[in-house]
Amino acid sequence: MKSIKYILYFLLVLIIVVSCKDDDDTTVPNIELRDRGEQQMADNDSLIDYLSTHYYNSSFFQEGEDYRYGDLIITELPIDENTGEYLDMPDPENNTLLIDAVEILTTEYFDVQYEYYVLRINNGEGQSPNFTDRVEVRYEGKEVGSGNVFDSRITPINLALQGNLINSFGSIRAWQLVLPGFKASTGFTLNNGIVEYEDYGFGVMFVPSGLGFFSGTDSGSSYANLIFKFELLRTQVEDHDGDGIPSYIEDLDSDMDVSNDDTDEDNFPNFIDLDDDGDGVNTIDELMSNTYTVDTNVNEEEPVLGEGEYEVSRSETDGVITINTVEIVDSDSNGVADYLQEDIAINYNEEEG
Ligand SMILES: [Ca+2]
Ligand SMILES: [Ca+2]
Ligand SMILES: [Ca+2]
Ligand SMILES: [Ca+2]
Repeated sequence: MKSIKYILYFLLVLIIVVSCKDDDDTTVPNIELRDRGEQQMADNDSLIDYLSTHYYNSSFFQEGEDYRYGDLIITELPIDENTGEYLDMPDPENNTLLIDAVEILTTEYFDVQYEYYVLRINNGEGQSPNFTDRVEVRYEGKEVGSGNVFDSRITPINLALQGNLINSFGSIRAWQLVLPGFKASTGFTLNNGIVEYEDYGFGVMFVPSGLGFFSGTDSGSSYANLIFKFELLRTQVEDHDGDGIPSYIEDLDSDMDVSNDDTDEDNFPNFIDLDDDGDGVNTIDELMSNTYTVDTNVNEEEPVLGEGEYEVSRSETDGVITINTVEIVDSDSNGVADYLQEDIAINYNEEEG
């Protein structure tokens, strides 16, 4: 276990060394770092302006149908050539102004209050992702100002909403905030070899730069407000350190930030720490393991897992599903789980001698 920490530490040092080298590279543009609060005020004004002057083809969408992101068309209101003012909508019956259709949401991020906007076409009928999970999506990302489509995935792509802080980056903050508010598909059918997902979440998010790439230029301009049309097809619970506790559960203070929860204060936050309380017994061994078999041939139903019990793996042979779970234990009933309590170090996986 310790050796894994040292490997992680080594990787971290390596990344710092590699990124320091880049500083000498004169081709890297020097981006002026702006104040987040001031930037957000300007961004929110321009987003409101955009939403007030653009409409979408609302009458195209029927309830209970699945649509692709290309079906959703956003258009700017026509402008009177003489006055330069925006005209009313050409066909109000078939369109809806975005400002009248979006949900207004708020969040605090880097001590700044942010507003962001979501157009919900289809909520979806399957599972909702947690903010640390993996998702399979189709999407298109566009900059509000330039109109530049900087990224699009018409073929489903599997993405991590949360990176591991070492060698993988998660998605932008807006995705962590918006996608958990939708549900993935209920499943898929094969139609002539083509996978067709059913009843998936479909919407559009309008994102200030502070919840996007901010000063970063990874895939677009600095300080760009972004529009993402997205289809949430599938979701998968992520356990970054593989210790049996899903990463979203390792956000102990429920602030949607897994980097600030570090029970043993060893600078490895719990979601990337195999021994969360640092008592020498790995977290996975401080959990109770259970195995369930479900024979679907005789219509057996899957167990409903209680609070504090999580699936870690499953397999299927001839219609018999084997599900392995772990369960949080609080052996001294003090409200603190064994894996988070340093003075309790019982290994439930140790062979009895
Ligand atoms: Ca947290
Ligand atoms: Ca730790
Ligand atoms: Ca952990
Ligand atoms: Ca313990």
